[in-house]
Amino acid sequence: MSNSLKLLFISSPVGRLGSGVGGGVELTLRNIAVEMLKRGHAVKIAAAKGSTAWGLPLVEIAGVPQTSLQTQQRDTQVTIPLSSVLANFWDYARQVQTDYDLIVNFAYDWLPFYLTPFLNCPVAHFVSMGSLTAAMDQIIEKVAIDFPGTIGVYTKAQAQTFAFADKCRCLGSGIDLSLYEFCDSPAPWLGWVGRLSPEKGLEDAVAASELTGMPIKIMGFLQDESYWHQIRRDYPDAPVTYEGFFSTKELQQRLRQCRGLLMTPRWVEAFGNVVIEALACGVPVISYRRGGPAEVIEDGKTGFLVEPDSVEGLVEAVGKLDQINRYTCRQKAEAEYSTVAMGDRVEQWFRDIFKQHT
Ligand code: HBI
Repeated sequence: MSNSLKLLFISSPVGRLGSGVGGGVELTLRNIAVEMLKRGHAVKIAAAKGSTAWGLPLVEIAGVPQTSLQTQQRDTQVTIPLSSVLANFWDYARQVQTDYDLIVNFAYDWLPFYLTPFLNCPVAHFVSMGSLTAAMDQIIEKVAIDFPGTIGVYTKAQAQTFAFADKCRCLGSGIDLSLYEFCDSPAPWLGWVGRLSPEKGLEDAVAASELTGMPIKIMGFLQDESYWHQIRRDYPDAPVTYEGFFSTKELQQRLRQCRGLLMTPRWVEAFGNVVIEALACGVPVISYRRGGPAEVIEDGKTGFLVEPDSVEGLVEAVGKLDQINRYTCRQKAEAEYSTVAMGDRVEQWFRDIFKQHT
């Protein structure tokens, strides 16, 4: 294809790709890379040493990971550790930039935004979270102004956490639906999927499980052990089990059996990929009316939206799960959240940036 693009993807520097430390952005990077390759573009992924790229073209970069920003304070200073993998990512990008038409940044970190004007190759920034710190807001806004159209986000709700919401391009998300098998006969338990970390509000899902007596299977990266042990102490009688962190294949085998998925975000979840993974399996989603999930779930049709932080609201919604037609959930995922639908949106974004730069 003559107008194919040569794309360099720079991964999140918080952990090895495939480890789950990078949360939803790992799935986003993978799905976009696979879809761009299918469309005839060239893709190379730069990620931390020891990463898996699921067989995709990978260059492994050594160095010390960045501290995860999502648990920091708003006035957190920008830090670069000794032998920083983030610094090494962008020194590599500088060295090879003439081999590419576009660099795509997936890191929610200050350095890639600051370096954008220092590079000759255009940079597309996939911003994977809402507003978290003053320093990040400032540097992202500077790039949004100096390089119009290069800031991509998942949802309007996420964009609206920034003062420059109107300068963000909403890309939604997408998953490979062929990996998710529709289930019409669920088991008698609920699911909760995500990093076990305070901003995910897991304690509310556990409280709802104790109140309804309905078991919950918890799946995801155990990011904060003390947080999890505190929940176990606070709700000793809740019928919950932590199942572990799974690959997509193993996750969907458990997720598809759930009667419903609970989403209890304390923060503005930028998108919540697990929502569309659940819908793809026919699993209705009950979520606080907050952030990305509130834009994806159709209240009463593909799940229920609940007053934020209201455990009673979660309990009431669990009692109504039988009202949802599970096949409607699958159809919604197919219509809007396939990798093809996401690929169309992202490819157009890349082309618009490339056109503007040449
Ligand atoms: N923290 N410093 C930093 N950089 C990231 O790229 C990052 C993060 N915290 C969380 C995170 N990325 C991802 O889990 C979310 O973007 C999904």
